[in-house]
Amino acid sequence: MASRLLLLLAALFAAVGCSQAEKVVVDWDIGYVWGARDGYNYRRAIGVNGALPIPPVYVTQGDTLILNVHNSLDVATSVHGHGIFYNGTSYLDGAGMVTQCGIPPGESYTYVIEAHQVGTFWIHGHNHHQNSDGLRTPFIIRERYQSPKYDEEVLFGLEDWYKEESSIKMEQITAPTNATTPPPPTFPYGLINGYNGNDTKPVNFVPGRRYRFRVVSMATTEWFKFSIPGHKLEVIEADGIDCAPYVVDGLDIAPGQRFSAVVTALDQTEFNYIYNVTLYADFVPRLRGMNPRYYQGLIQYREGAPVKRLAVSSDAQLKWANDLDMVALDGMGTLPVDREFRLASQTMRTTDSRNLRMLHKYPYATPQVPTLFTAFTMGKLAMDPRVYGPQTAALVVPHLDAVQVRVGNPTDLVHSFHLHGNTFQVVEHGPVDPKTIVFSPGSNQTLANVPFIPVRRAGPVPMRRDTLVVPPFSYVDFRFRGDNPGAWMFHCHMDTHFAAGLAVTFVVAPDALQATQRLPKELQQMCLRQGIKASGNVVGNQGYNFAGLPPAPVAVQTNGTQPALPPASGPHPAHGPAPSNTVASAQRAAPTSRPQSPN
Ligand SMILES: [Cu+2]
Repeated sequence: MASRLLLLLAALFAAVGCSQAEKVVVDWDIGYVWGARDGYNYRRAIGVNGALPIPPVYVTQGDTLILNVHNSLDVATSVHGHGIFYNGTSYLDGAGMVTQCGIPPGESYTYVIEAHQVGTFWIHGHNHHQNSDGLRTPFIIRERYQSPKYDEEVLFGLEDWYKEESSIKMEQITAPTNATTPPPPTFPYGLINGYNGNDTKPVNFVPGRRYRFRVVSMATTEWFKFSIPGHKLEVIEADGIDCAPYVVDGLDIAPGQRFSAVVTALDQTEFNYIYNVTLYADFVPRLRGMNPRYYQGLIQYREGAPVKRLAVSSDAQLKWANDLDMVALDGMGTLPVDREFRLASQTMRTTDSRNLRMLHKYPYATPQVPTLFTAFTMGKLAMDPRVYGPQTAALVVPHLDAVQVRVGNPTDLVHSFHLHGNTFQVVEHGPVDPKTIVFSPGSNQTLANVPFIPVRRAGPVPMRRDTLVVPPFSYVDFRFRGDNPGAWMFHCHMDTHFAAGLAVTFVVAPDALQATQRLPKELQQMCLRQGIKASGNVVGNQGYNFAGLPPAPVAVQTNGTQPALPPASGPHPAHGPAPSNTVASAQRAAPTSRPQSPN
């Protein structure tokens, strides 16, 4: 009897042990699949294990995700955990030609993600814009002990879905082109959890229970709005950072962003309610208001119950989640500023008739050696941004420096910028110098139409995120500390903007990187097998020998204005007065001579 009791106890302990950290193995055979995901357009897409959508990946904090990727495509691929820090394993970030060469066709590679973080993330392809073709799925890291704030989870994985393959569109974006014939606008459909947004099952509500809605935007270009009229949304997380409970009516979600909001079911079963998911791109000036797509589904309190009729509120009457009003739950105060970088979203019409975008000196273009490999292999020279080449727009952050980045956007287009490997504090939003403003041709706007944008600052405990919106005609300041050595992309998550060059690379503490991490030989060999150099500067040479570097694009001189170089970064007084925007005005973008593509 006693021994049986012991066995029982042992089994119990084993069971408890099993509920502790686990290895979660996920096998992805990435390949082409055919289907009409939106219900209309039959086309080739990219799925895993012969199917789309890709099942969401769930792990628990402390687990290790072993993601075995096999590449059955005919081009290279790589996979990025959006929002994951990869602290100590920067070479697993998955950004193509930044932290690795792509996995060649027919080969396999294993990504190991230690789930130190908690929250709502997503995993997506980061090579050839394969995410836009379906290679994307939510990645949820649950708390080991579920928060008492909610009873159940509801996942909303949102995608925009185009009728053509992304490679076709991306080629159009960067191809030398006649100035008067921009690529035709295409309006995607919205997908919810992988299927046409109107084909969702009801979300069942039990009175009094609390539901955590995890809303993940995996969009390529478009924005989504989410609301449940008749119910408040209590935001508790954004981009993997818990926040103080923040009650709003709706979520406005940019490409790459995530929110968790707790919704308490009403104490009734008389009526059912509706949730709204709206896909829109009316921030494109010449298309304003033209292409929202409305999706609705049922919040079901009782099968067959009538839907409650509510007065319709305009979006302007509703309260939408705003980063500057959010407070990080861990109480981390505003960082000081050791160093400041100023970036500005600009367009460049090149002498070879391309319409490119840039944030720094030049439109981003991938280097001939992954930037991280340059950081690992250039010794002391790795601290010099020049070794990464002009078009990677490398910004070197000394170890543990607190950095402020001002991203100016003097255009009439909105952007959604994502920083790999880090979260940043969103600290300030304000107007750009009116003298720097550039309108998209055909927008029919003048300075008189530019909205008044007041300077707004976050409170003493700013929200941290990994993806932030920079609205038209405005700047946003964000801060982060260089405590995660690696090469981290900062890019617009609207894929056509990214493809046109709207990106830079923060190379954080290459000295600490060399001292604390080892670049896996396996990754270097993966490059060599494809004829790509795996060490040295931007072109794989030693020192400052840049023989073989392709020429950087040259801007067409327009009104004598050529994008100016940003200033050298330098020490900045902590908590000093808000820096003036004179730098942004010096960086006036060369006006383009054709309408911008909405996509
Ligand atoms: Cu953008």
